[in-house]
Amino acid sequence: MSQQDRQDFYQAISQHSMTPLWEVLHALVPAKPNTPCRPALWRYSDVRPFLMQAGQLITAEEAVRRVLIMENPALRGQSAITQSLYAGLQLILPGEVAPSHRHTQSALRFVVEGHGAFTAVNGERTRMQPGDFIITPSWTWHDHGHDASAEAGEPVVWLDGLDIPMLRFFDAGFAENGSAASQPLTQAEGTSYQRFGTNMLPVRYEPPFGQTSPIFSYPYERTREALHQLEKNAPVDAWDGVKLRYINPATGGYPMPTMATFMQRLPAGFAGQPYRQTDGAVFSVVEGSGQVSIEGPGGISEFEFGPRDHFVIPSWHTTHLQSADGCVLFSFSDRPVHVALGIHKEERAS
Ligand code: GTQ
Repeated sequence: MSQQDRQDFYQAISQHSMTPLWEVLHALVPAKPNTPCRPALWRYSDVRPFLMQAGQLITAEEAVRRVLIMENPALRGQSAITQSLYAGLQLILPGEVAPSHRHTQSALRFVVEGHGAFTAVNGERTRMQPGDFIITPSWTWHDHGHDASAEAGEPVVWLDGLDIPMLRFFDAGFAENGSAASQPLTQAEGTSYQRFGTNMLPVRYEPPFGQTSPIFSYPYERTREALHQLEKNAPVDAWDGVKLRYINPATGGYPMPTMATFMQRLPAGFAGQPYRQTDGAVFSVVEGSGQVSIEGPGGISEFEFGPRDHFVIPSWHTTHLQSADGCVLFSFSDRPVHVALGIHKEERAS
């Protein structure tokens, strides 16, 4: 058989929408993850002026969601920061409303700057303060707003993390617009936190949102205090510093079925050991500064980061975190899906 015979054969079967496995087997079943994603950093000082310009170009109402999407440089045009995750920075200005809608995609909000904004989920409003982690469960009505009166004049920016690419992969996305811009409020602010957020649950607890946490907001104040106390009083992990994961208090599991969220403190002088994991992760720098080195098939990327910067660590890229002065980092990934499928892998080297 000549090469030409093979090419003719491939041509012939191609007419029947078939192709030979042996030409693609290595790529289909790689020896190790071989993501097309690249490490990337979005410096807030670069990004913020564009966000504010977007604020002049279009209202939140017209845009529905006024967001600048952070696209992985290797996945341009796909609205994806990793193959499975979407990330964007959303701006809301005093007096604005981002109208009510719902979709099967789950969303997380991580507040980056400003005071005075709120998000309403399922009839309950939640204030957004810098560092708060807020959940929009799949298929719940949600709108965002900003009380100009509450806090004069500050723009509010938050990180949106959604499982948009994952739902697109499964062709399982549905969405609906609300009938009014702001949904009717049926519960006092703080009700879900009081019911579910104090290490207690209602006696006859029924999960309101399936596997998703019944808490809408995890305030930064408490997380920050816990991390600082742990840094002083408990051993610091050589890879992660002091790192906690957010939970669904009713299950101890991840707060959303598709996304895990974490907050970590790197103590001053921290020089982390290298690790890699299959879940690509998106980071939002909350306080302080540091460096991250990320090594993959494309080489080594080294980023210096400061408050409100964002960066992405793709799957199976060897990562070192360092901080001379100490810092606090929020992150999210698709780990719950890896765990559910039994394919999560992590390697911690020394
Ligand atoms: O706030 O509902 O960044 O539906 C992308 C899609 C935010 C939202 C995004 C959305 C939203």
